Amino acid sequence: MTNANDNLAGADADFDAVVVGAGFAGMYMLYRLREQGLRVRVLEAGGSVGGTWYWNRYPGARVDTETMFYSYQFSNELQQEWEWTQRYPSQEELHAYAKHVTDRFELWPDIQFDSPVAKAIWSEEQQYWSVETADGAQITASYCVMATGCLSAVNTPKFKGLENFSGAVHHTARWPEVGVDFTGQHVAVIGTGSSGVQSIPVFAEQAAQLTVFQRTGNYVIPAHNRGLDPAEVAEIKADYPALRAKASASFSGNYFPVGGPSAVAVSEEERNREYESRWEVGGLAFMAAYADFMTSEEANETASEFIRNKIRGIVKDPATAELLAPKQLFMCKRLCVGTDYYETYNRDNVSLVDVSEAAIDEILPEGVRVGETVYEVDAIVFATGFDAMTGALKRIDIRGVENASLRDLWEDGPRAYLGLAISKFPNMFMITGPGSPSVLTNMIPSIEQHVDWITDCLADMRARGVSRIEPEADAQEEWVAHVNEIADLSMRSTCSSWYLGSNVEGKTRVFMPYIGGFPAYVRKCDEIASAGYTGFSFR
Ligand code: N01
Repeated sequence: MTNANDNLAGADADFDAVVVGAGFAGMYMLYRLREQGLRVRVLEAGGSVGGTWYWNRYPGARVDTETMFYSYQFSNELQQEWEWTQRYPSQEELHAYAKHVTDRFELWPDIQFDSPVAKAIWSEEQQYWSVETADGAQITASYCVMATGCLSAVNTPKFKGLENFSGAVHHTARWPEVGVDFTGQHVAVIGTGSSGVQSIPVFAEQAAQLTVFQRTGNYVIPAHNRGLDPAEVAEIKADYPALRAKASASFSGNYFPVGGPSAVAVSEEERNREYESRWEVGGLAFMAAYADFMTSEEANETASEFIRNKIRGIVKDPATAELLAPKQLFMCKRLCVGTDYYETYNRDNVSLVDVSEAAIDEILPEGVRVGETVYEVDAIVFATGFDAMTGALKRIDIRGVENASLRDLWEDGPRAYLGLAISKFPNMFMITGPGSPSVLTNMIPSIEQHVDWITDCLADMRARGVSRIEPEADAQEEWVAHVNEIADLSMRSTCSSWYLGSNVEGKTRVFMPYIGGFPAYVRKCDEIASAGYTGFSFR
């Protein structure tokens, strides 16, 4: 048998490709590369597959994208045979799905668990990557694919005195596998993004007292989660490829009912009817009500005020309602989807502390101090999110040609070509990297598109007998300029959010994802490939 490695760089390498991460991106990358006959090793930090859906085990964790469309479509057999039980399945169900896919495609033998990658060093002499795990073990591979996730590097703000806290400290994204029992306890939650929004109502059911520390109030649309109706599932499955194609043709890669072009071009009555019906249906489709939420402040304000009024209607204490009512533009931060989120603040055992102006001063052994007030608690939950998009990559010591350090090169924000590859880092690819639509889209179709593009590119290279690929610096700069230019056209880049890195102390503010929409991005990637991979240099 011809070794698939024949035409690859670094023929002496242990593997043709090393993939970092066994989340949904790494799993599919492994499948596609192996299908091409490549020898692949996946290095995964966690103890199982699933990435996000392995780590985010906090109570209440569930996807907020309709799962019939937030799932793999590369195998029609898989999408036909797998039975989702809920509109928004729980973390457990998503993790079970990840394990099923790993079983079904026999991926397990090529994945090495509990192996966090610490270094990835390019050898110009050997023409391969040397990838080192935290325990010092090394493997070499011609290609390195970073499937490290956009929201995987945990962000824990460095509060003064945290080390002296006498109780338990947890982060939602590193929840103990055995669970945590808060029965009878006084619990603090810091953070009210998606993770806080999902977990706060569940903690409130168990804890004796829950104190939520909110820096920014968020827009939360009700999930109206429910069991999936078999007839509805059958209908979707009967037409799955066409419906998937329809979703991929939409701006965010989601299967949302498309609304009108402008919220201000219709009467208030009509607009409120539209908002009311989307509120009743629930979920992220609220964003698609009108197309000008991110370009017209006036349009945006209509949706913002509609939701604020909903909050005022739900939350009985007017002062708490006003605190919860978001001040920033709707959709500027990632929209949240919740179950009984605002209702939870009507409970006697839940209180909300505003830390937007007077920040948390310190953590004392007995609790959290804000100004003169000490909130005594037995446990603190950090729902403080992630060092998004770049964190997982920058935490690895990645060195390219002439020992170029990715950390240093990205000091002032990420620079990558199409969010897929980086100049000075030959034979390295990223899946849903910064500069690609990634987090602004339905993640699984975005992952599949990147994996397919990388696989086709490597197959093309082998067919042409070239073994080394690297983006040209000029093409990369042009792409980065384009990503920034269109981000500036959208109001989405104007408020503090993790899209810009504002949630991480000291991080340079740059709007990291590509905001031009999934279809435009896919077209661009396809054009580049059809034209012989313009903007890349080969050897
Ligand atoms: O993290 P976040 P997340 N003092 O960054 C606050 C996806 N996701 O884990 O907004 C006080 O959104 C911070 O305040 P502020 C989804 O894409 C999906 O909740 O920076 N507070 C914010 O309130 C989501 O957007 C799902 O002012 C501090 C919170 O911590 C993304 O992951 C579920 C603070 C962090 O919110 C991240 O969500 C979960 C400080 N020093 C996550 N530092 C679903 O599919 C930070 N905060 C449903």
